[in-house]
Amino acid sequence: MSFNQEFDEHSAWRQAQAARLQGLAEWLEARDLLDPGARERLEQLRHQLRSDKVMVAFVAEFSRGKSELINAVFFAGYGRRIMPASAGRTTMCPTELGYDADVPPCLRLLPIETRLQPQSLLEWRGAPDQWERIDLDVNDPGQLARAIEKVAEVRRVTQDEARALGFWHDEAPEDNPLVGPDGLYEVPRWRHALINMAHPLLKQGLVILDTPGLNAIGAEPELTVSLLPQAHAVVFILAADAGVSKSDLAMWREHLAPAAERRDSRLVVLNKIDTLWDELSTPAYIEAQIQRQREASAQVLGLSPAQVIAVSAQKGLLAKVRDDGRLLTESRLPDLERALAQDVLAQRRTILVESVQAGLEALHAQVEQHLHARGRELDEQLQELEALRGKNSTVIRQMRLRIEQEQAEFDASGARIQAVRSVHLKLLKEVFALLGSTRLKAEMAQFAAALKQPGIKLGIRRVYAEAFDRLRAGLQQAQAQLGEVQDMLGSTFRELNTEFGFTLQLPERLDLQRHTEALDLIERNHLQYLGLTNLFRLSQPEFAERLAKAVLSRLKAVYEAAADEVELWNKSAAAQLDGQLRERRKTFARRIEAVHRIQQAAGGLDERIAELRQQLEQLAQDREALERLSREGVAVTEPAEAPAAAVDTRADTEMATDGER
Ligand SMILES: Nc1nc2c(ncn2[C@@H]2O[C@H](COP(=O)(O)OP(=O)(O)OP(=O)(O)O)[C@@H](O)[C@H]2O)c(=O)[nH]1
Ligand SMILES: [Mg+2]
Repeated sequence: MSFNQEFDEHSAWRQAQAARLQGLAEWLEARDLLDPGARERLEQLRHQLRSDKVMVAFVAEFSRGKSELINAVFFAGYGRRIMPASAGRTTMCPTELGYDADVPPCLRLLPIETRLQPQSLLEWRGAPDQWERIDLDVNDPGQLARAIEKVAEVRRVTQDEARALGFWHDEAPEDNPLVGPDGLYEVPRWRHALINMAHPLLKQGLVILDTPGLNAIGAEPELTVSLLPQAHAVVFILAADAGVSKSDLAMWREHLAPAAERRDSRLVVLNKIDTLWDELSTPAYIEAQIQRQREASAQVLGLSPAQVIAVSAQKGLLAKVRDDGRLLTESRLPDLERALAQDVLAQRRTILVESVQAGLEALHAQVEQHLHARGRELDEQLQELEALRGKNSTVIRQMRLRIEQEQAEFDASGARIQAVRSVHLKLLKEVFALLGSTRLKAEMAQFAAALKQPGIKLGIRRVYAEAFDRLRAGLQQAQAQLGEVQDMLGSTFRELNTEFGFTLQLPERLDLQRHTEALDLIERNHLQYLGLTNLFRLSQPEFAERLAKAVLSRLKAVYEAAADEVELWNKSAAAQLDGQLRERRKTFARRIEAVHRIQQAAGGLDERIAELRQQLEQLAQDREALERLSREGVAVTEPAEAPAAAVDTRADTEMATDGER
């Protein structure tokens, strides 16, 4: 299957999963089981499935064929080149292709001069009026291609301007732009380009990032330390006729090599194999040459030859446009598409399956708890009424009095529960403050100031270590505080369980370790980036500012995720307490009503007992159904290349899977 087909399948699967969760939500709602905790959890899972993005980034030295490869893999359907690809430097600014239904199809370009201001790219994204906008007509490939040519635009500036914009460094003269006959220097006209179009793959959540060659991307820290580390796959491209040059290697080291601990994938492509096609040589000789180039490249990059995929982007594009099956095979483009589909999509699915499964398990436990409590209430009522059989009116009246007294005692405890609640909320607020943006910003302001000290280059590791140690300490403090909240609620739950026969149970304890690890990764990414070739840039204050902003924007995502987790945990715990209190109140009302009816017409007892039995029966059925429904949520239709986790999932969901086929 091609990448495109595989991607279609992946989104169909996501949609089916989201629809299942919707069904589960409705089922719960109909049974009055969709408490705020359950609702939030289902909402989060559905959001995750719906909005899941898959970002594939193309990184390489200039003219290796990044843009051509993007044309060949994704846009051949337009029957022509969409991304500009030509000899020499072509793509001058990072170009992101994606789809946002809220914005009309357009190309947005952020002027390079914005580099003189401190805002991060993320902040500029939120300021649409600062971008130049060109509407795109996806039904007119010619217009599309002409508009997108803008990403190749340049400006001519003086040396001082070039320096201010981050394109001139006395420390790295070999990377500086060449002076033109007019004494001016050529720099990119745009800083970043966003293409929003309703292409089928983009609509389903694919995001493609095309980048300019070395130096151009080094100057934009956010790209290296935020965007690329978040890509699900990075495709690194070499040219078969040139092999691995010094700058290829620099690029590899800076952007691709430090990825061992991550779950994403790196693909290495040896492009332009058609330059080795030679009418005077035998096919066997050509094949041997391609193999030799693969082996040589693999060796320099420290990979096995099998990890280097040889293709011809140009011939692949041509073959697709002309519908020439033989040329397509010769271009070997399908090899790359298979690798992309397997590596990227299978991995993405594994992650989604794991997360939906974990979410559903937690949900199941939570709702099951609720049903269990409901069952106990019904059982007790049943016993109570059974005991009334054949009893005279005095006994019945006494029973009623006893229930009313119990009810009064229970109501009186409401104030105590409220008090516990408010202490709990106060503690929780402190946790949220520790994870909140105000605190984070304050920490980062201190960090930004440290970065701007003159001569910081030597002490850079220490500055990062200090800032990140403070952040880690903050997370640890949040964890400790959270532990207190959990302990407190735990003991309250135990007390209530003893006193009122509740079955309250705390949701599984939260561990913020994952977020601490995310901090470690960000720190490593940054030090890696600075350690290699970009340290000299720190002498420019705007750069230090941008670097600090880049850290902040990634940290924000980590802190928001942590706060969301705490929020969900809290909602689940609170919903349980609320649910059981509510259930109990209802039970009192029902018990009193039942006894009242029996008092009135001495004959209602059997009917009420039968009714309770039936409710219990229904409850047992619901519990079974719930078990099935929450398992089905991940019993997936088989992906083409079943990832390991999906196989595990199916092992204990045989019934559901069978039922589906
Ligand atoms: N012969 C041959 N030429 C190719 C192939 N792929 C790309 N090219 C050519 O190589 C040149 C550079 O290709 P681009 O796609 O612009 O390269 P890029 O990596 O995007 O370069 P920048 O945008 O400058 O960073 C263009 O003239 C392409 O036509 C290929 O497979 N075979
Ligand atoms: Mg390009």
